Amino acid sequence: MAAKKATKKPNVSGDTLKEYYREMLLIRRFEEKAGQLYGMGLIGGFCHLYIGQEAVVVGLEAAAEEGDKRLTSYRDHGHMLACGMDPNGVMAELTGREGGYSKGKGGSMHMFSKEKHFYGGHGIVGAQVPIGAGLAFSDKYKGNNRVTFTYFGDGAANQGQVYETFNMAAIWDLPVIFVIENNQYAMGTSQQRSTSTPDIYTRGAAFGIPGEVVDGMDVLAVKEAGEKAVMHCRAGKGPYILEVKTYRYRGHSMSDPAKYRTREEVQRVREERDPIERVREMLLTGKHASEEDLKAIDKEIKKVVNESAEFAKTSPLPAESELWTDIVA
Ligand SMILES: Cc1ncc(C[n+]2csc(CCOP(=O)(O)OP(=O)(O)O)c2C)c(N)n1
Ligand SMILES: [Mg+2]
Repeated sequence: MAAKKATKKPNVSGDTLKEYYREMLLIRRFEEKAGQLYGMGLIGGFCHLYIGQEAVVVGLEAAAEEGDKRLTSYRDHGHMLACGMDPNGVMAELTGREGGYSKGKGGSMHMFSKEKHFYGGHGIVGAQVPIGAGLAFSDKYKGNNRVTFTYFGDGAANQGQVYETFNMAAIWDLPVIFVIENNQYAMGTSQQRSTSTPDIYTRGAAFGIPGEVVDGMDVLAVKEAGEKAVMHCRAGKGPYILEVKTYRYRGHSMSDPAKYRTREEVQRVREERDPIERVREMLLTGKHASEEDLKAIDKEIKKVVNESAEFAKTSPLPAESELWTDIVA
C-alpha cells in the first residue's frame, strides 16, 4: 500500500484546521526554544526534539476522546503538548526545576500526567510498547471503552518485546493502537539498513493485527486514519497498527552531528512536505485565514513559549529533601 496522497480539500471546518495549525506551531516553537535553552546550557542530559513530526500527534489527538491514554519514547515533548499538558511544566522539567512535571527529577524523557492520561516518556527503546498493552488491558478489564495510543519508532519496531506484545494484544483483543512513527532513522541508521522489509505496517499480519500506512506529514490524513483505528478498537475488534511516515528535521538528539544524511535531503523534506506549511497553504487558499490571522496565531504561540522559558529559568531547583520523595522502596 502506498502512502496516502495529501488531502486536497480539508474535510474539517476552517476553525478546526486553524486549531491544528496552532497546535503544530506550538510544538515547533516550543522545540526550537528547548533547542536554544539546551545550547545555553540550561538543559542538561538528553534532549530529543520532535521538529518535523508535529502532524503525527496533532492528527491522532484529534481522533482521541477524553480518557484515552497515550505513551511514547524519549521523543516526547510533542505528545505532551498535544494532549494538553502545560508548556510551563514541560519546559521547567527540561531545565530540572521544581515546577516541572516530575519536580525536576525526571528531565526530558521522564514526565507523566495522570490528569491528561500521559504515561511517559520512556528512555529504553521499545519499553513503552508492553506498557501500552498493559494500560489497554486495564481498560478492557474495566469495560470503559477507552483506547491507548502506544507510539514507537521505526527502530523500536525491530525490538523483540514488540512482537510478544502484538501476540498478547491480539489474543486478548486489547484496545490499543500501535503507532509506528517511521521517521526513517534510528539514531544514525536509516530504515533501509535496519529493517528487512520496508512496510512496517504489515508486521502484525502474523498475529492477525490489521495495519495501515499513512502520510505523517498530512495532519488530516493522520486524523482520518486515527479515527478508523479508534473505531476498530472501540468496536472490540482488538489492536490496530498505524505506520505513520514522517521525518525528523533535527538530529537524533541535541548531541547528534547528523553525518549519516545530507543537508539536501533534510532541506527537500522541509520544502516539499512540511506539515505546518501544508496547513498554512490550505488555510490561505481556502480563505479560512488571512496572513494577518496567521501572524496573530504566531504571536500568541511565541508568547506562550517565551513564558514557558521564563518559568523554566525562574522556577527554583528542587529542594534537597526532594531526594527522598517519590521513591518506590
Ligand atoms: C534497549 C535500548 N537499546 C538501545 C538504545 C539506544 N537508542 C536510543 S534511541 C535509539 C534509536 C531508536 O530509533 P527509533 O525507534 O526509530 O526512534 P526515533 O529516535 O527515530 O524517534 C537507540 C538505538 C536504548 N535507549 N535502548
Ligand atoms: Mg526513527
